[in-house]
Amino acid sequence: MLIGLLLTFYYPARMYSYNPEIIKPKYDASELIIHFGLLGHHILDSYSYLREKEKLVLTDEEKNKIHNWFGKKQSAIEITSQNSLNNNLEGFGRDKNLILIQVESLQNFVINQSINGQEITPNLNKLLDHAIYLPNIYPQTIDGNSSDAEFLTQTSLFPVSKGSVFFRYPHNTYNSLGKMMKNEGYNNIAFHADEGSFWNRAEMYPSIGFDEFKTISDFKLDEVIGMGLSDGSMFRQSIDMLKEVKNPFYAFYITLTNHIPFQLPEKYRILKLDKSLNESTMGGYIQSVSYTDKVIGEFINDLNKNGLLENSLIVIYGDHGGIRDREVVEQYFTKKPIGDEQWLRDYVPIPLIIYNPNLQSDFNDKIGGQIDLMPTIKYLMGVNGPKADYGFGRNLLYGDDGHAILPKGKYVKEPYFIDESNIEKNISEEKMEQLIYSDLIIRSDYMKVLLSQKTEK
Ligand code: GP9
Ligand code: MN
Repeated sequence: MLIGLLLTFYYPARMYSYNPEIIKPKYDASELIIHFGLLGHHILDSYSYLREKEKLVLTDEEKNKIHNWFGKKQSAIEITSQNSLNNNLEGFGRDKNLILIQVESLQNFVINQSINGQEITPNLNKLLDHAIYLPNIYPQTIDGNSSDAEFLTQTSLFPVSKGSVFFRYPHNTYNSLGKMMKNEGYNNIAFHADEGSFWNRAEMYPSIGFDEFKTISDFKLDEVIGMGLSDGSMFRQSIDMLKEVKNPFYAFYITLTNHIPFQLPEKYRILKLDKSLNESTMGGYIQSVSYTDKVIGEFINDLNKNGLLENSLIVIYGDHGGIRDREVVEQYFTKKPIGDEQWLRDYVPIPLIIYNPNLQSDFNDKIGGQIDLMPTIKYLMGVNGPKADYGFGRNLLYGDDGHAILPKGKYVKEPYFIDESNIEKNISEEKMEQLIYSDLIIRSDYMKVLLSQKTEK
């Protein structure tokens, strides 16, 4: 046994002596398995787990800075709410069901776009007739891809600066949209047709207010595309599950089919594209976005048929970029060079679409980020009035100040700040503060303290 153990440790120890970076929290299991084998991965994983069990303890200075930041935020909100005319959408969704759809790799540039005379996303485009449409929302994910997007929109915190918050801090106390809706008497349910263990969702979801989580094992595997059950089948099968949930409900859907490498089988390709475009990554992307658009359209129809549309607020957004390569877009789509600024302004954003058949069409070009979804939705659902939460986002439907911070991560090499007139690459310390505080809050589980103080007051 001793020899066995020594042999088990030998390989990772040798790798560590070559490169101490390997033990930094990555939590990209497949990468670690490729480099260190199954056993090596488990050893590194156990090491990181034990190391991170010891929580960070904040200094008094750090605590004060965090409290001051939120204090300033609350005062700013109070001033804005006194100075603005009350937006008549406040509480529009009160008592309605809330349905959030996080669409894999959905970028904004395909919305309202046609190719060879065919609309790429005809169903989403049609929804815009009765939707608040924000085309300038920035993905702010770091290392955790889809799961970071979920974290941003559900908690209004930035994900941790290294690794995946879903893996590293799944059992922390969080202030989340799900928990708020629960307090309002909503019943929450999440749907994602992948393994529950992927991105550690099954562990994390209860901490953000989803006790019920339908994963691939809850669905009949009647149509598999790419990484798992097709979006079409997930949406179709979910209707019966949704009908079982008591109203009002908050349903959170995470789609999967429009995932890199976008190799959608021919029979699902709806658009007629030139052969070379169809065979390229860009063509694959357009086809698979179009597929997801189609099944979202069918889902909306199904909700309608089942009497669930009129009484639901539907929020659709992208999790992060799909086509990250500018050359691919230039070669197959724009057929001309895209400048740096144009790339950031027109191709990086994701759409945010807030739909209900009784909403009037409202195009809102304000710049924002995924971090702003929770306060915006909270406002529309009439939860908690204008009181600020311990989150770093703001209500996008109030005030004029549009901006977003893009943290450094898998999709962004250096962090930057963007507003209507500027794109700052070396962002000031003051603007970086919120990233630092968010990271400190998560690593020390400080939300638990913040929330308990709030209740005491
Ligand atoms: C799988 C899905 C994958 O469950 O989250 O998306 P990714 O994180 O690779 O973008
Ligand atoms: Mn994703």
